[in-house]
Amino acid sequence: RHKFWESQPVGQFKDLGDTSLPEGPIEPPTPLPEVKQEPYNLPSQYEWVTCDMDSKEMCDEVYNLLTANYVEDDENMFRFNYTKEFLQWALRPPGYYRSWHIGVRVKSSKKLVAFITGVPARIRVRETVVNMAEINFLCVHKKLRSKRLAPVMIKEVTRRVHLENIWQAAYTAGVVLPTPITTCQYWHRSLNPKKLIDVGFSRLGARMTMSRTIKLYKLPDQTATAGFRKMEPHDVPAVTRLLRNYLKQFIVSPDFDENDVEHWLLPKENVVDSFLVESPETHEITDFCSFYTLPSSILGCQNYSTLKAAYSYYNVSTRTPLNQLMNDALIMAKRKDFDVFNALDVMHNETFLKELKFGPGDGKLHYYLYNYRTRHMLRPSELGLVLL
Ligand code: NHW
Ligand code: EN5
Repeated sequence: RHKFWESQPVGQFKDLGDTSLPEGPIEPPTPLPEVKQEPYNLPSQYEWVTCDMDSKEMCDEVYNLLTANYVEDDENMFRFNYTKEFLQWALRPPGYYRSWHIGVRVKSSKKLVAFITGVPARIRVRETVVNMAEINFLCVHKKLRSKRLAPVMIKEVTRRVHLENIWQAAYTAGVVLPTPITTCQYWHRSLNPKKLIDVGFSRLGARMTMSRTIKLYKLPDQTATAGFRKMEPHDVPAVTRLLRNYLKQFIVSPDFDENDVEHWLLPKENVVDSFLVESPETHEITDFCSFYTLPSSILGCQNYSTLKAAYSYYNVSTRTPLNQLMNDALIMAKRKDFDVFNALDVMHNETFLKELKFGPGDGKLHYYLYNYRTRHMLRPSELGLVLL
C-alpha cells in the first residue's frame, strides 16, 4: 500500500496497538561521516537547486510554483496562496538552514517544478525536548505527478537535515500516511458570509435567508476586553513566559524561546497578527491570541479571485475567558477584512468553537513525527503545535 513510507522510520499501521514498543526515536542517529555526502539521483532531465529565499527572483519562482500547484480542497475549488512575505517569514526563522530550502529544476529550461522545505524547531514530546525539522511546502508540478518524485524529495531533505545532526521531523498533511500522532478537524467561522456563499465556500443553511445569515454572523465593531491591544516588541519577554507556561500542559508542543517568539509571534503586516491583554491595574500580560494570514485562490469564479482567511495560531487565556478572547480575535480579523477565520480543534479550541459559531469543515489535518514513536494516538486537545 505505501511502498515508500513502509521503508521509512515512522510508526507503521501494523504496529498501531503494540504497547511493547517504546516511546522515542525509532532508529539511532548514523555517525555523521556515514551520512550520504552526495544528493540523491533525480531522473536525468532534472537537477537540484538550493533556493535562496533572500533573493527576490528565487522567491518569485517558488511563489509561482506554489500558487499554481500547491494544496487544494477535495473538490478543487480553492488552492492555498501563501504570499511571498509569508514564505520568507515561514522559511527564515532563527537558525534556519538555506540548504533545507530545496527545489528541482528542468535542466533544459531551468523551470522550477518541485519544492520541499525544512526549518529547525525544538519540539517537546512529554518531558523531552527534541531538535527537529518542520517539513512543509512539498509540491510537485501538476504535470509531473505520480512519477515517484515526492519520495526522492523527501529522502533528499532528510539527508540534508541529517547533515546538520538532526534526526527527527514534524509535518502535517491532509492525507493519511503511516501513521498520524493525531488527526484534527478544521473549523470555519464566517466573517463575510455573503462572499463565502457566492464563491461556494459555504452554503445557505436550511431555512435560512441571506439576510438572516448575515445577521447571525455579525460581530461588534469594538473588542470587549479591557487592556486588549496589539503585541509590541517590548512584550516579547512577557509573552514568552506566558506561552511557555501555557504550552507545558500539552503532550506535544514547540519549546519557544524569546527569539522564536519574536520571529513567530510579533505582528508582521499581512503575515501574522498578535494581541494581548495587559491588565489595566497591574500591567501584567495575562492573555494572548494570534492568527496568521493565508489567502486561497478561488478557482474558476467570475466575481472573486481570492478568499482572505485568518488561521488561529497560538492563544493563551489565564484571566480573560477564552471565548471572549477569541471573540475579540474574530472582531480584529473582521476589521482587517478577512472573509473567514479558521481553526483546528487543537489545544483548548473545542471550548470556544461551537459557542462562537464556527462550523466543521470538510477537511482534516493529520500530524506526523518522523523517526519518533509516541505510545498512543493523541487527542487533538493534547496537541499544542500549529504548523503553517
Ligand atoms: S502537506 C502538503 C503536500 N503538498 C500538496 O498536497 C501539494 C499538492 N500535491 C503535490 O504537489 C504539507 C503532490 O501530490 C505531492 C506528492 C508532492 C504531495 N506527504 O511523487 P509521487 C507538507 O508539505 C507520498 C508525504 O508519485 P505525487 C508536508 C505517497 O503516499 N508523503 O506522488 C510534507 C506515496 O508514497 P507511498 C506524501 O502526487 C511532508 C508517494 O508520496 C504526501 O506526484 C513530507 C507518491 O509519490 C504528503 N503530503 O507527489 C514528509 N503526498 O509510500 C516529510 C503523497 O504511499 C518527512 N505522499 O507509496 C520528514 C523528512 C525530514 C526527516 C528529518 C530527519
Ligand atoms: C500543511 N500546512 O480541505 C497543510 N480545506 O475544512 C496541508 N473547506 O477549507 C494540508 N470542498 O469546509 C491541508 N467550508 C489540508 C487541508 C486542505 C484544504 C481543505 C478545508 C478545511 C476547507 C471549506 C470549503 C469546502 C469547499 C468544498 C469548508 C464549509 C464552511 C462552513 C462555514 C459555515 C459553518 C459551517 C462550515
